Amino acid sequence: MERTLIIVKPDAVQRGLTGEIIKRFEQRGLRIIGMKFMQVSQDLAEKHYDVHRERPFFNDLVSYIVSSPVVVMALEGTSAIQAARGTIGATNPAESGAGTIRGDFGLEIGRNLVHGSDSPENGEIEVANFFTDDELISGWNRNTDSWIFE
Ligand code: DAT
Ligand code: MG
Repeated sequence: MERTLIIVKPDAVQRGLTGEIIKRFEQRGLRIIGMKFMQVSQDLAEKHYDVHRERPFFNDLVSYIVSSPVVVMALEGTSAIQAARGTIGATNPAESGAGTIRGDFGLEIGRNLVHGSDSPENGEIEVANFFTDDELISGWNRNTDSWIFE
């Protein structure tokens, strides 16, 4: 089982798309193991986007993610990273296919609605950055699991 950190970013929360976005991951079959509504601090934002520190858009990226509350989710599943990124779509919403979150609701790269981890290693690291152990319920099972996981 892989883990991914999903962030429903400030624009999506402000636009009332939180439920719509959660629904898409839930119906994909990914199992929720943590979820909360929170304000990201400047320190956490800089840590989360540390790999982009040298990029010209770093300051805008950090300002955007701290600009208003977000909903964060830790999701678990087989191929959770690849599956979630498929549901999210391409980084630039203008290039993202219809049927993806970014392709259905976005136009610009700096307002791309949702974050998903890009590797199993980063999924573990990012989930640990946003959730304490006692905020995660990783051992639970759904009655539908055997219809989703072979
Ligand atoms: P993703 O969010 O699809 O994983 P990423 O990790 O490459 O994309 O970049 C993180 C965020 O940074 C992305 O969601 C939007 C922003 N970003 C990436 N490339 C950019 C660019 N060329 N110009 C402006 N913002 C960019
Ligand atoms: Mg990324």
